[in-house]
Amino acid sequence: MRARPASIVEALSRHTEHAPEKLCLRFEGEWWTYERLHGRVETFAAALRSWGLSSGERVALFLRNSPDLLAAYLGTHLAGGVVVPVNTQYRQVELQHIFDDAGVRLCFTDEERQPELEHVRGDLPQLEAAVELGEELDSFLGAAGAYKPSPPREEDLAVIAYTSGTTGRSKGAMLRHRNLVANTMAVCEAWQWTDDDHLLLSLPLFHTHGLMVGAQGTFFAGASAELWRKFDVTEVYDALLEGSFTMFFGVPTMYTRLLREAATRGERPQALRLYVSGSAALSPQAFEEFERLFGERILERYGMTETGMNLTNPYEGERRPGTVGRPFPSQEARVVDVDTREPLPAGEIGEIEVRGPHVFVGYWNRPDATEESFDEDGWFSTGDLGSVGEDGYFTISGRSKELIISGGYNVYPREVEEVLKGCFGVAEVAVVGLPDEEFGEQVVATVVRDLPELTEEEVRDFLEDKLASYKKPRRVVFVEELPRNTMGKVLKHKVREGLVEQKG
Ligand code: MLC
Ligand code: AMP
Repeated sequence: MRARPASIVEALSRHTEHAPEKLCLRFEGEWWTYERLHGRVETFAAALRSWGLSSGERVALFLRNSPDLLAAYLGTHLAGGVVVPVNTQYRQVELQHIFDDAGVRLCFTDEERQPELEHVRGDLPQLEAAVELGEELDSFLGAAGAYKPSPPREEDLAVIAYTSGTTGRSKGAMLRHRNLVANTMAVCEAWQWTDDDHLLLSLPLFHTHGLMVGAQGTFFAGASAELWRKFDVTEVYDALLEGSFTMFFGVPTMYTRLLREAATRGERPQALRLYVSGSAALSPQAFEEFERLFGERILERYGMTETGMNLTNPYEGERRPGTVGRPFPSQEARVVDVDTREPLPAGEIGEIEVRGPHVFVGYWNRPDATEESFDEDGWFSTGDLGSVGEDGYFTISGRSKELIISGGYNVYPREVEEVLKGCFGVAEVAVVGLPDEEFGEQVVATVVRDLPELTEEEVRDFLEDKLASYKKPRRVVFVEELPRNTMGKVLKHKVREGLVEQKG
């Protein structure tokens, strides 16, 4: 038997050798066989080398979903480069920080996003080229020389994925090819993903869920996916009715919308082999309603940018609502006391720690943050709180890190607060998450003004071009003062309680 591939792009090459004509991706009516996608990947790699990219240099992908995003991803790997995926909603402050911190030399982007990037180009001396899809990309790829790429090694850095930070600025999680391969292999094994599978992939490809689970799993298994530009509930429902898919992956907001859509439709989709939910907690009510209406028990799993997938309900066996199951194959997880860091007995709530070949190597340029996140035995602190039952099923019950998850996107209050502090007339600010029917949680800002006439609209205008839209507060509430403890620290739970009372 051949050794396991050292990288995802090597897995793609092997499937291409074996079954070049097999469908890999379908996108807006176009068919991408393994051979076609692989050819495109090689062209990207050759063009990047001809342009002058050296091993280990960073290439950003600031692109909407398309096969070219995936070809650029794997092509960068084949050229020896490191990919920095960038959320398409990011605005100037986020872009400036990520591009600067990662030292991005080249970025692939599209017409819609290019202007946003142009705003900060002048402040990014390391960014030598921003290649836009279309004519610019054609001429970039057209200049490819005869470079014979060699597949990356396991130990090479593959991705720097930015995950919002507790310190206000996001941190780059460094993942090696071996982390990506180990995680993808574990996912394929646990969910029995085979080359017969056809995935409906409507998640964005700049985050772990869409890219590292949906796309990488497809390439690793030699399977196929129908890639969508974005999730649209009516179209997804119609596609599920059409019945050619075996799997669908989504965040809970997508399932909530599918349930609402089902309530207005007479027809129900046929059973798929697997529906998976993750990135945020799926409510037991949604789980049960989905089973009632769609006749299927959703498999809920738990992951993170730094680690890929950690815990999963079983493919065969009981999928228990409100839990995230057990560790994936070859991985470990435990619950420890938040203060003593000692493992806790079954049923007690503490912080979840994970260990295994899937876990990232550390934060880019941040040895301090890396050191804080790992103990000497290699356990990584996730910042999520939970417990584990006698039978090994984990339940997530909260977070020790200050994080708001809105529709599967993470928002760190500190980051929003830092930006808001720059608004003229804002003296103090505290950002919290409140329950939201649609997105699970919503971002709310409480502000103490030193300019009494400051309005909510002016605060919104100030934020307009600074932050991704999903991070912007849905409400801005002005208060006389923020509740603080004797040390002067803002008591976020009191802020939250005050807002809930006010709303009620
Ligand atoms: C969009 N909007 C949101 C939002 N998504 N607001 C709050 N939270 C969200 N998640 C806002 C937009 O900013 C815009 O506001 C308005 O809603 C309409 O935008 P849209 O683009 O039409 O929204 P829509 O397509 O409906 O987006 C909803 C969604 C999307 C659920 C499809 O949020 C989504 O794709 N979420 C998935 C995120 C994801 O992949 N997470 C995985 C992270 S990896 P305005 O004001 O501009 O009009 C991870 C690890 C793991 O967590 O375990 O997987
Ligand atoms: P990210 O940093 O975007 O990768 O988000 C990772 C975070 O999403 C985790 O630390 C959890 O807080 C959360 N998360 C992922 N999956 C689940 C889940 N199934 N249930 C609850 N929270 C989840």
